[in-house]
Amino acid sequence: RSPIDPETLRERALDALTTARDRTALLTTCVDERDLMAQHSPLMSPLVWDLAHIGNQEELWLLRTVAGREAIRPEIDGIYDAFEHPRAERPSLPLLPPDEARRYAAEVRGRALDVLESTPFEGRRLTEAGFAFGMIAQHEQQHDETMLITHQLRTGPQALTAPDPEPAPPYTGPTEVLVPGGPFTMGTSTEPWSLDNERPAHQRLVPAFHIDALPVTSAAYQAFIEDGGYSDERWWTPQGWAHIRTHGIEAPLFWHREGGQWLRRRFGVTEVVPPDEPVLHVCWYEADAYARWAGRRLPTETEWEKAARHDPVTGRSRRYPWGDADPTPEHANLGQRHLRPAPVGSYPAGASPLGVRQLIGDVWEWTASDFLPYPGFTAFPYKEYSEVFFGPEYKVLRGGSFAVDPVACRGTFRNWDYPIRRQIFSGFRTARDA
Ligand code: AVJ
Ligand code: FE
Repeated sequence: RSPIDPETLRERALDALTTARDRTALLTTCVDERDLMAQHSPLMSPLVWDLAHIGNQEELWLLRTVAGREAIRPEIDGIYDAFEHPRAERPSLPLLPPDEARRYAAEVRGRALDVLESTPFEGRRLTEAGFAFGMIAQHEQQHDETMLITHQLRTGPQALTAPDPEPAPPYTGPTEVLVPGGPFTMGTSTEPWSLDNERPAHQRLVPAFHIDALPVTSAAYQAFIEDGGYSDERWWTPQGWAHIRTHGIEAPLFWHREGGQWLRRRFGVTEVVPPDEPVLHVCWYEADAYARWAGRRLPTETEWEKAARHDPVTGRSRRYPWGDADPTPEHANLGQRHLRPAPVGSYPAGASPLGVRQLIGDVWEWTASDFLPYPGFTAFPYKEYSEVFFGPEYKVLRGGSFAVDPVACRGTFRNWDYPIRRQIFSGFRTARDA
């Protein structure tokens, strides 16, 4: 039984759904119809696919499964099933045109809000603590991040704007911190809206290690480039080396060299690479090679989570580095409030008990680990969210980026992708054995 009263849960669910839909609306009205239908990269769906897919998932899980309603448009289920059609194929499907996709998503939402009014938040795990509503809000926000990636890949004039983060206050702390060895509780069995792969809570014994207090910056990454990092096989795994050679990769995605300096394109604007920002748009192979060049390594997923959640005073695992309180703008750069990571040293209020900064928000952080189930994992509510991806092909990313909404980000949240992917908002920090 949930300790939170049903009215508070209803409010939270309504708020999370509304925030997600406002973001979706912004991302799908700031470009014209042709742009919405176009495929900006074979890695991505047309934006109009994401839009109707968001509505379709909501129809499947809230209307049909939770409320037992009749299907509104069963004939489109196949088109918006991510497993039936890979992204590259989606532009050739008979997609709902933008107006129809918008109307469909709005119609589903109207009915979902009716369901929200009448759902008792107890009884079944899908409705307990409003889980299905939290799951759907997180799903929409994940697609809002996906759509922002599409916007970044899109060429043409700027369509989105947001204020830049404040300059960072001077950082005077150590470059790395020692996380003491010993047991630590990883994952969660109590976070109400946690997804299946974050569960259950379990003990892990972690030997002492050092971890960077800050994410690796663009300036530090440039030093790796200038030192010939991309042409020195020693730093790369065999697969990583083959990959960068085959594809002629010599710098992070969206970077190019001009007049002796590194420039980058960001949402339609070209700028000099900001030296003190966390490096962004690197693949796992690049993160791993940089770490080896620096005489270090990527943290494992367990180390990352211990650095982010372990309170050495109480021995307890926190929800976030700063404690159990939900994120505010003082804690972290989340929610597409800014369209870039904040300079390193920002958000002192978001530091972990040991002083590790910016673990949440700014950039997704590659870890050394494959995406695997925790002991006692059970797929919920469907195998296609996590289970079908478990295995050595995917590496885990942690912490969320500036593009992630707080509803889809916490100390236990797990993301995963192929080690070659770098259109995502990915960076990293490094670690070493103690
Ligand atoms: C967790 C980001 C890897 O986008 O493939 C969206 C999230 N799952 N719809 C993805 C997701 C189903 C997922 N990631
Ligand atoms: Fe999806």
